[in-house]
Amino acid sequence: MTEETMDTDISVPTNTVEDFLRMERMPHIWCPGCGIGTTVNCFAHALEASGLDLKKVAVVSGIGCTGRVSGYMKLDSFHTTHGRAIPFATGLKLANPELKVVVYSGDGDLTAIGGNHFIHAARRNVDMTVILLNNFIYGMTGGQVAPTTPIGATASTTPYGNFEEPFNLPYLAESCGAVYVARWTAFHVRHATKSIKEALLKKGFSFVEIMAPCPTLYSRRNRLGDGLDQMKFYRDNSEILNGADTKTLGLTFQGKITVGKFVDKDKPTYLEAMNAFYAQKFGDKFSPYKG
Ligand SMILES: Cc1ncc(C[n+]2csc(CCOP(=O)(O)OP(=O)(O)O)c2C)c(N)n1
Ligand code: SF4
Repeated sequence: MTEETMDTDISVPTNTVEDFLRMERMPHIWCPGCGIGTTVNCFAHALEASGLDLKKVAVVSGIGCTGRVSGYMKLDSFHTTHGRAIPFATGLKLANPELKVVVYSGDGDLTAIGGNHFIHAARRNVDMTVILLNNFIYGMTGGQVAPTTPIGATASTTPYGNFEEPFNLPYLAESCGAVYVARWTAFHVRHATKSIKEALLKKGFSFVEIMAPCPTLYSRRNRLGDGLDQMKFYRDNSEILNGADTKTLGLTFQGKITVGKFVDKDKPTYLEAMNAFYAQKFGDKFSPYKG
């Protein structure tokens, strides 16, 4: 075998996802078995399937292990301060309504310190897609309890178990006004990809929760095995129930998980509502805001 043919023989097929990543930033920081990378794979495939012009897509993250996503995507991106991804994203969308703005962040970032922004962006139906990675704790800072930690699960700040009621995120999103709501796990890669694609193409506040293993902190502390064990748990304990009433979707510690698409409806976005309201009030004197 010549040196030339040897080179061709060992060539590795390129993963199409690489086109969506800043490969010069690899290797990434995520631990072996972490579910975040799997969800990024879904996101990249959803972007590809959506047919969106990638020059008009921006991704915004807060701080956390999941927050690193914005730094790895080969898109216009903002890695903002902890909890503030949604206000940054809202500003971006209002300044340039042509953009498809995606917020990609952790459960702590979006529903603890950032919870206020989450509920108001949903209430206003700001046109953005929020992808929330739920690993049930604060990963980056050492596994503290989060508003999503199930009752009974231990975290570094609840060594004897959490006793606070966690958020039911799909219910929270729907009751605040989200027009698209879905939940999947990192095991459901095809479903999650399809939902992200639908969410990207939806006008208004769309929300996709993806449950994913954090083997280093959540699983280890709770003796749930490694990332693969958690994926098997998702496989064996999830039920797909599209259209389920979001009130029924609360999660318990290692209990049954309902996944699916729960909400898909239409209503005027923040900008549409604003323009319609002032057009009616001021008639010809008003010219619609276009950014
Ligand atoms: C204002 C502020 N408070 C606290 C922190 C510390 N901090 C960084 S990431 C993080 C939690 C991240 O948890 P989550 O959003 O669930 O993401 P994960 O790391 O689990 O993906 C915290 C509390 C910070 N960076 N800034
Ligand atoms: S600490 Fe947990 S969430 Fe963070 S990269 Fe490691 S496994 Fe993933």
